[in-house]
Formats: sequence, structure tokens, C-alpha cells
Amino acid sequence: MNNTKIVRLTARQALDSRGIPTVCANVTLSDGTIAAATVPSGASTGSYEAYELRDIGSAAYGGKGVCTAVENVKEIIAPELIALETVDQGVIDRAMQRLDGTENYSKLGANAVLAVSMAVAKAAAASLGIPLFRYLGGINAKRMPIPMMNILNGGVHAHNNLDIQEYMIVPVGFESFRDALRACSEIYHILGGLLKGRGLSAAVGDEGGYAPFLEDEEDAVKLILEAIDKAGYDTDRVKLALDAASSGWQLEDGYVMLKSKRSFTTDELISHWRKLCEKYPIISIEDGLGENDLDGWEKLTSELGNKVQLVGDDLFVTNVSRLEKGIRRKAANALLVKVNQVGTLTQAMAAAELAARSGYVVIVSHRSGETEDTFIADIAVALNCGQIKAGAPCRSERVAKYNRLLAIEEFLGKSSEYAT
Ligand code: 2PG
Ligand code: MG
Repeated sequence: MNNTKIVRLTARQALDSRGIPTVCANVTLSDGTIAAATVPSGASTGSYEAYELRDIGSAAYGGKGVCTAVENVKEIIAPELIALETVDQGVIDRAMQRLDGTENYSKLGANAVLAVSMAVAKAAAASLGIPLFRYLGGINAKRMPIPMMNILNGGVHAHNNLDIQEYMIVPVGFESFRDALRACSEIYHILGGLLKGRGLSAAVGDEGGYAPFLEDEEDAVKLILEAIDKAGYDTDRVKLALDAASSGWQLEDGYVMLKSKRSFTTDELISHWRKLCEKYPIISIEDGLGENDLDGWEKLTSELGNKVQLVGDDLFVTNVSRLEKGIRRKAANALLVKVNQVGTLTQAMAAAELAARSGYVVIVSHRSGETEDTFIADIAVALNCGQIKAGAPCRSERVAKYNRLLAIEEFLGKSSEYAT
């Protein structure tokens, strides 16, 4: 057993891909290993997510600084973790949970806690001399995830007129991650050309997908299908997925899309999704209904769940108790795993395990505010979950994850499997 203790833990304020402050934690171990981790941040955040502590009221960064969270790492968390065994991830994560004492880390900040949780895991892997995915997943970690690539951005991630937040391509029919990545990149660039050809903007949104003004969602889907075809692929090999992020449209009673102002009852929205899935090769819809519409989710799942992957993001917020409730109600059939929604690696892994045990698909995901940290690429392989959301093949904070997956695939060599 490796016997390496934490001897130093510190943190600093860094910037995320939107230029907004985030927490970077640095861990030093007794054998001299050092590791750092930086946390991401969402824009379409679910209301049940763990608490992101920001310096509200401060003039710096418009109140979005994270100096208090940084101080919490240095002054409150560090003294508690010094001399703990690095490989005891569960012990370390639970120590932080106890120290915070709230349900959602509203005292220390989930951003403070997560930075430490991730840095500790990275340090442990580095100290053992093994890749992070291997440390997290063991010898069975070998399944390369299918990238669900968000190549057209809408919702709160783009200043255009598209209500659906993410239009993704899903390269299911390929031999390797490398080949799938190539197809996605080619399709992405052809799509850019099509937009320019129509005199539309090819500027990108928060997750690297294009963010043009289009007629409506069918126009968006048709353009992507044209790009798939022009790139020399077909819809047997490349499917589509959507993230509606519809919690943002949910009112007391029904839904009103934020930009087009189209309104729906729950039943109407379910039938809207059904029609889209019947007409187009859409295999996955995330947050098709809102986080507080569990009755609707139950209905959506019973109507579409045997044909379409129905992903709970805001609905579950990577939280075991919310997921348990959803499983009991047969709501959704897939869990989106975002470590910062829940605060620690241990809690996120527990949610992923529960989902897998319950027959739910697991998808590891980035946030719209990302960093150059590639941690999620390693988690996706460690969990053998088969799918990852990491944005378009554009913007370095997105591409970093894909490049890390290329390196993992090369490392695994013949033992790697591409999920299909
Ligand atoms: C989502 C995410 C990531 P955000 O809704 O799935 O794509 O967006 O990080 O803004 O919550
Ligand atoms: Mg989502």
C-alpha cells in the first residue's frame, strides 16, 4: 500500500473559459508529488446543484470572484487534510463534507471542496505512477466514450434565437475514438462552411458550437444533417442528440421557451419531442422537461424511453438522493454526471454507480464554463460509461478533453474499446 500523505494544500483564483474566476487547488504529497485541479462552472445550472461560493458584493470581477472559496481551502480545509493518506479519497471527501456541515456545501463552497477533491485524486495517481483513469477505474477501465459533440449552441450559451441549448452529433458507427473525433471535426467544419454560404455567422458559443440565428429548431437539425451528408457520412454512423435545458423554461404551470416565447403544457412538450425524434435521427434528449416536473418525466419516459435516451441533468444534479427518487418513479433512463453539481468525486462516483446498477446510462459532462483541466476525460474512461459531453471540436478548453482521450486511447492500445 502506498503510504503518501498530504503535506501541503493551497489554492488560488484562476479564470475559466468565460474569463470568470474559479478555484485552482494545489496539493503536495510527502513523496514530493504535486498536483493541481481547476473547477468548471455552469450557466444553465439546476437549482438543486451544490453551492458555488462567489464573492457577492465585492467590486472585483463584478462580484464573481472566488477569494472566499480560496481562503476556505487554505484556512479551513487544509489544516483538516494535512497528514491524511492521499489514496483515501472517500475519507478525504467525507472529511470535507463534515467540515462543511451543510447539504449543499453552502458554507465552504462546492467550488472549494471540488478543487481539493480532484487535486487529491490527481496527486494520488501521479504518486502511484499511473494514469488518472487507471487510478479511478482500475484495470477494467478501457471503454472509450462516444463524444456527444455540441456543434450548434443556443439557449443561455449563445446570443442567438435558438431555444434548445445544445445540438449534438453522436458518432456511433466508428471503430475507434480517433476515427469518431475525425468525423466530428470534419462535420463541424463543413457546417461552418454551410453557415457562411448562407451568409450567416460562424462565430461560436460558450461550448464551441456555432451560434447563428436560424429559422427554428428544425432548420438547425436540417443544417446539421446536410453537414453530415456533405462530410461523407450518414445517419447510421452519426446520430443526433439535444439538450433542451428546459428547466429554464419551466413556469408554475407549463413551459415558455425563453427566446421564441412558444408555450407548451407538459403533454405538448412531450409530444413535441416525440415528433422531432420520429422525424429526425435524434437518439438522446437531455432535460426535455424541467427539474420540478417529475410527473412529466415519468410520462415522457414511459412514452419515449424505449426508443430515446432521456438524460437527467438538472433533474438529478449528480445527486444520489434525487436519482433514487427518479429511479423509483421511472423518470429518465440516463444520468448526466457533472462532478461540480454535487461537490466531491466520491459523491459523483456514487451517483454514477447507482445509475449503472439501476440500468441507467451514464454520461460524463463538462460545464459551459470550463478550464484546461482534462479530469472529465479520465472519469469517463474510468467509469466505462461510454459517453461524454465535452463540446465542439473547437476552443481549447473543449479540445483539451478530446486530446486527452486520444492519449488515453493510445495508452490503452489494443485493449481499448470504442463504445457503440
Ligand atoms: C448542460 C451544461 C453543459 P451548463 O446543461 O448540460 O453542456 O451546461 O454547464 O451551463 O449547465
Ligand atoms: Mg444539460
